[in-house]
Amino acid sequence: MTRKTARASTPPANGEQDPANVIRTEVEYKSFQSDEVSHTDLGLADDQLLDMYRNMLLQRRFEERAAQMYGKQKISGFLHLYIGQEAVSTGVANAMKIGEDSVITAYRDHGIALAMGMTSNECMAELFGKVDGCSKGKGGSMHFFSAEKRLFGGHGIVGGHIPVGVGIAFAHKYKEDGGVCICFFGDGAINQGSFHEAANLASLYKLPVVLVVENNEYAMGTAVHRASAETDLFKQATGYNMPGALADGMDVFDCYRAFSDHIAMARDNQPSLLEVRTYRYRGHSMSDPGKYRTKEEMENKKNADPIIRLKAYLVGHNLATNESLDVIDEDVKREVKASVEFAEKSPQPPLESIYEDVYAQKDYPFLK
Ligand SMILES: Cc1ncc(C[n+]2csc(CCOP(=O)(O)OP(=O)(O)O)c2C)c(N)n1
Repeated sequence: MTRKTARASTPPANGEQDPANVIRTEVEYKSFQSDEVSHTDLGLADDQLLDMYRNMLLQRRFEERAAQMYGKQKISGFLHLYIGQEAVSTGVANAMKIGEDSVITAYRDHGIALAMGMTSNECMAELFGKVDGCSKGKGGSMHFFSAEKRLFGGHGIVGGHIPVGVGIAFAHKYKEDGGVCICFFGDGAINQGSFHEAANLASLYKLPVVLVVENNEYAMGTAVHRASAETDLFKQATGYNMPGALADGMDVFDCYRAFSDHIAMARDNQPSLLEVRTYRYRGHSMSDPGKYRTKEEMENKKNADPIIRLKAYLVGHNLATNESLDVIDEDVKREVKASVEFAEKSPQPPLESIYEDVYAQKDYPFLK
């Protein structure tokens, strides 16, 4: 939680700053440091840890294969990969109640969908634009949806979905269903007016929402320090009188811990802002050669790879061997390969279906 102490008084008449009249504000932010706790401290069972590892690997292999399929022109439109950010999606999926809590995110949405238990078949078929896809082939890469899992997209307009996420949180509170909304957006979205308007309302109405800024250091080719006057993005929480915190987005334990804390606050109708510092290894999208960063920077980041980190933990704590983890990798690769075959075989959506599933209300009167 943040704590503020402020002393206010009238400004000095002569225009000079009277030290007695200076307003001081003190704010405390939580910081979740990596390598501080073990999985047992976090209440994670050995099996759950192996499931987390498998899922992170599934996200990685799925996207590597998707990139390949994009190169073969099996996938059209945009393709934004999440590679490097898998600890964030896996952390939140294990901390939330899937199917009861809601998630909304921007266009880099494959990782969170797979972490929430959507199948590689429905996700790959969606990338291929096929009828068995999670959005019946009409959404594509940027618009993964699942009403069952309560994943409300996949949105392409930077910052545009943040008010929608706060609206979903409003619905949870209004319906008193006990759910919370976890709303993800990038560092490039935090300076959009939509974030500020939504954060203000979330705090004013005490809505059950966790605003999560996934700071992967770049918005397309623009580094955070070139776009944000304050590069500690979590400090934006102060302006809206809500708790703010920072977590290591390259460490799945850290993410899990931070999300558990913030989701618990949201369940108590305390909205908050969580910054997770992560990194994307790939370009902004498939058409980005990524010339705005150096090879050295990339190599350094790869040393902090979230999957390698978890692998080292598993082996170091005798929870797995390199060989047993290789078996998991082979299994994941098989699953992803099968999803490509599934997507290839799935038909295109019929043209007549173009007006279906546009509105939740079946008899929406303005659509004939
Ligand atoms: C309102 C709006 N302006 C510009 C764009 C073009 N655009 C697409 S992605 C992007 C960068 C966003 O970066 P960030 O929010 O940090 O997300 P990341 O790609 O890093 O996950 C921009 C400027 C857009 N889609 N919407």
